Amino acid sequence: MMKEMLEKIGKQAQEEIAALVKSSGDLKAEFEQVRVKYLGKKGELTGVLRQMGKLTPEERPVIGELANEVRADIEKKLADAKAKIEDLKLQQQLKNEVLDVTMPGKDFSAGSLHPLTQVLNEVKDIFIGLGFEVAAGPEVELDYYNFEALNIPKDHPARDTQDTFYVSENVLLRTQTSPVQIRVMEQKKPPIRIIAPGRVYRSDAVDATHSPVFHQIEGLVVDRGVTMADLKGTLETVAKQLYGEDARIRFRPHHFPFTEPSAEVDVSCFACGGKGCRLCKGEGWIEILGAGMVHPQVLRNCDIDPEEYSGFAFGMGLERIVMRRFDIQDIRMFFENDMRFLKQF
Ligand code: 2U9
Repeated sequence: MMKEMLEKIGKQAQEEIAALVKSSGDLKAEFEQVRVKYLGKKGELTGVLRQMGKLTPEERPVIGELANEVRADIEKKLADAKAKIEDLKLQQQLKNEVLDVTMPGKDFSAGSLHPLTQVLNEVKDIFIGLGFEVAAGPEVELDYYNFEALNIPKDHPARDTQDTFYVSENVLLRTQTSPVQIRVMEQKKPPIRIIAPGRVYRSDAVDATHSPVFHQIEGLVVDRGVTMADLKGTLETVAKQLYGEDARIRFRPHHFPFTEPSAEVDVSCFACGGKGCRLCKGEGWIEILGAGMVHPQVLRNCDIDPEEYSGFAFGMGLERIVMRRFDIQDIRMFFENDMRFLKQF
């Protein structure tokens, strides 16, 4: 009788443990339940052992030994099952974490500077190499610094709201970076050698070559004995560093209110060397900037005596230069943030 009960318990426990091994999860709680169910204080095996007193002295040792075997067997089955589960978990982990060192490295796409920034940095480096400093100033400017101080009279067409964004009667978005140069001339005495790069604003309709926001790089040199030859020499050096050693420049007479004499400056076409092509529209020359000797009134406006000092200035449109260099047809490409465009630089 007792013998059958013990064997049944041993078999039942074995089945329950085998069933657990098949199921998923970490099973710690389930294994503990099985241990308590059979081996705990109120467990089935413990229950049977309590009735040992009813046995005859001959049966007691036999049943006792059998009971111990059943207990040992259940404990062994539980230990083996736990070990098996642990091993399965480890195998699974090893499979998941396998690292194939022969796999290629993860690619990361490096960023790149915007084409305008690239060329601006290049131009800045050239001028810094010539001993210029880089000056900055406010984009929201006073009418005085953007027009009046530059010898642009009140009725000059450039002041027209067709071209200029006015914030109020005397406050506007600067239409060129010249106001920065005025501010520098007010703050420091010659010698002055600066470039003023930055955003400028014009109230233009957007099209392939016009944008209300674009970038200019202006330059200014004021010292004793500055001549047109200094201007030509400086611009020729810059043109050769920008467009190659055999680039040539030519001055065409022009007028600006803030420079006298004034000139529009072309560089020999870097695509065809001057023979004439699509890029230079058959001219062989490409206009890159405007320049001139600083008008004496502009110097006077900044308390600089034109009898003692003279200077030259120039201004170039950055987008225009970049579009020529990379043969970009539409200025809007610069600010539409199309990665297909930006990724090419
Ligand atoms: C001061 C005195 C003179 C700056 C100059 C130009 C000629 C010029 C245009 C080029 C293309 C503007 O971006 S653009 O449309 N600029 O042609 N700019 S001389 O002359 C100055 C500047 C500051 C105090």
